[in-house]
Amino acid sequence: MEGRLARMADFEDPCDMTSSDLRILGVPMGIGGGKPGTAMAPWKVREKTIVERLRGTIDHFTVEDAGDVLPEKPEEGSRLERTAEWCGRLRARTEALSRKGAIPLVIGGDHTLAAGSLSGVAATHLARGEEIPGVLWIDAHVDMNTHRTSPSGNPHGMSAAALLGLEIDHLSDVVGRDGRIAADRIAFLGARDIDPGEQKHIDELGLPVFSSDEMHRAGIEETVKRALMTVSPNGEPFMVSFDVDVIDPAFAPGVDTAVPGGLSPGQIHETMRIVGEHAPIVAIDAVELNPETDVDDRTSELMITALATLLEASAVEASRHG
Ligand SMILES: [Mn+2]
Repeated sequence: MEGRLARMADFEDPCDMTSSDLRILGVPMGIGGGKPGTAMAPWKVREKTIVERLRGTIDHFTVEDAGDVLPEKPEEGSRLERTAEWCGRLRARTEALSRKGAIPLVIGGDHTLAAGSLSGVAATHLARGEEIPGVLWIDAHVDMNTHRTSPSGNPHGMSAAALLGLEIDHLSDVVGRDGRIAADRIAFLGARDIDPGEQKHIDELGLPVFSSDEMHRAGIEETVKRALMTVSPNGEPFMVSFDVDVIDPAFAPGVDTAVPGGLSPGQIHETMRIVGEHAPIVAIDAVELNPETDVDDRTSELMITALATLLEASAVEASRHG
């Protein structure tokens, strides 16, 4: 008991945290997507020893499991209200971690959670008077619907829109004015399924989309580097929101919304290496893994190894700066 209390005290006031401290938060949220199975992903990746494996790959970072973020009122209100309440609790956690200098690695859960995870880190930088970190949105989708344009009404297709300040019931309240990300510092990478309403929002805001087609055609290195020139043109710190459905469903069937034409395992690893080497990363989401539709844990395995590649490359980047 004494040991447990001591550890909790450490967690409440970890004044020794630095940007080399990675804190894993699980968010077993499935209600924002089309299939509830994504809620099982944090359990699945822990079963597959993500904490130990990331620790083993990268000695530059200290890796700790900070547990799950859960909603207070899971049964109350509309889907948007429930996901927003949950995202609000996540926002408080990532904000506290980033204020202490740690990097939150948020394992979803559906992609709605980005409205909480990234707004918390953006708010920390804004409060410090720093530039808001750019966002690399790696995803088959762009999540730029509002509740007015969404064909499905699924909140997981609205999180990027909420972060950019488009009006979405309840979800916009979580982002607030201080949690918004900058429209000139986000790039979408790997997109290949964009709804008409989303395209309209993208055109209006002038957001750069680097499709999976372009990645196949122009090559991974050229396309990823061009995307990074928007997100972090001069090596500024940035955030990565990684939806595993960017990988082709032939290799990663364990997702909520599968779209053909995605990346091969080799291509996602090359992408993660280039992204990690670019500049300091201050927040990571890894979302939309659905263990229920997975085959032989292929998708959870790819999620873990892709994160290991990203962090390994990031450690190399960090060691260059001492
Ligand atoms: Mn997606």
